[in-house]
Amino acid sequence: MKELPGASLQKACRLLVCFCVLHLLAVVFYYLAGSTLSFQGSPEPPPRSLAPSRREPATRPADLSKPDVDCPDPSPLLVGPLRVEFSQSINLKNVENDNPEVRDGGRYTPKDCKALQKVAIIIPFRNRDEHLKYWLYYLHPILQRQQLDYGIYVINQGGEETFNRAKLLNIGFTEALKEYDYDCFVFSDVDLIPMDDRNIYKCYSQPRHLSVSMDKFGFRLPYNQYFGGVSALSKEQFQKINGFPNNYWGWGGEDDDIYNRLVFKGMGISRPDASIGKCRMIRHSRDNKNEPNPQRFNKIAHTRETMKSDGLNTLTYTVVKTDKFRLYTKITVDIGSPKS
Ligand SMILES: [Mn+2]
Repeated sequence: MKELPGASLQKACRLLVCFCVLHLLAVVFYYLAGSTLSFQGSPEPPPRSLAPSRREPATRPADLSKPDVDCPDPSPLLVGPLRVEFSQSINLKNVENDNPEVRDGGRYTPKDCKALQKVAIIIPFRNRDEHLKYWLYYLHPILQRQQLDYGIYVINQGGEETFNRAKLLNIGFTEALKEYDYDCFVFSDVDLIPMDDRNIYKCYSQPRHLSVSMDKFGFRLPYNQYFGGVSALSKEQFQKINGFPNNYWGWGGEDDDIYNRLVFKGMGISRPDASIGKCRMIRHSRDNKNEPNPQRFNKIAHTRETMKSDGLNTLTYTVVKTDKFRLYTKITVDIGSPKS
C-alpha cells in the first residue's frame, strides 16, 4: 500500500518528464523546421527577384512611364496665383533647360502617376514668335504642375492669305489625333497667359471657357456668351458640333459661331470662377491680314443651318512642314483662300 502510491507517483513523474521531453522536442523540431523554412526562404527570394529582373528591363520602364495609380485631383503641385509680366525677353534655350522633362515636340507625361486626361493644346499662329516664347515660358511649368499628359501644337498659317483662326483649330484637332490618343483639346490664343495654375487646362462634362477674366476686359467677361481666348472641348464635344467653322476669314465672329454650335447641340458652358480664371494678354497692335471680318454678324446669325455643312466634315488643307522642337510641334499648313 505504501509502495503503491510511491510507484504511481514515480510513474506520474516519469510520464510528466516524458511529456516535457516530448514537448521540448516538438518545440525544438518546429523551431528548427521553422528556421530552416525561413532559412531556405530567404536565400530563395534573391534568385526569384534576380531571375525575372533579367527580363524586367522590358517591362519596368513602361511601368514607370505609365504608373497604375491615378494622379490626385486636384494636383498637389498647384501653387495658386502667379505673377505674369512681359518685360524681360525670353531665351528658349533657358526655357528648355528649365523644363528637362518635356520631350521633343513639347510632350510631357507625369512619371509618378497616371494623368487624368491626355490634352492636346492647339495654338493658331502666324508671325507671333515673341508671344510664343512667353507662352512656352509660362505654360510648360503650369501644365506640368497640373499633372497633365499633354502636347503642344502650334498651327502656323502659311502664305499671305487672310488669317483663319477657327480653321487652324480644326487642323490642330485633326493633326494632334494622328499622333496620340488625346481625349481633350485646349484651344488657346498665343498671347493669353493664365494668372493662376488652378485654372486647369483640361476638359469638363460641358465645354470649358478658361479665359474668363482677361486684363484686356478689366478682368471681366466682355459678354455672357463670350467663348474666345482659351477654351477646352473633349474629343466627343468637338465631334458633336462638327468641329469649328472653316469659313471665318479675318478677325472676329468664329468664337460666337462656336458658342452657337455648342448651344444648338444642347451643351452649356463651364467656367472657373473669376479670380481663378484671371489671365493676361500680351499687348499688341492688330496683325496684318487679320482685319475685322465684315461678314461675321450675318454668318453668326445662320450657324444653325451652316454648322452641318461647314466644319470637320468639310475640312481641307495641306501640311507644308512639321517641325518637332523641344518645346512644341510646329505644323505649317496651306489652308487655301476664302474663294476656294
Ligand atoms: Mn490678342
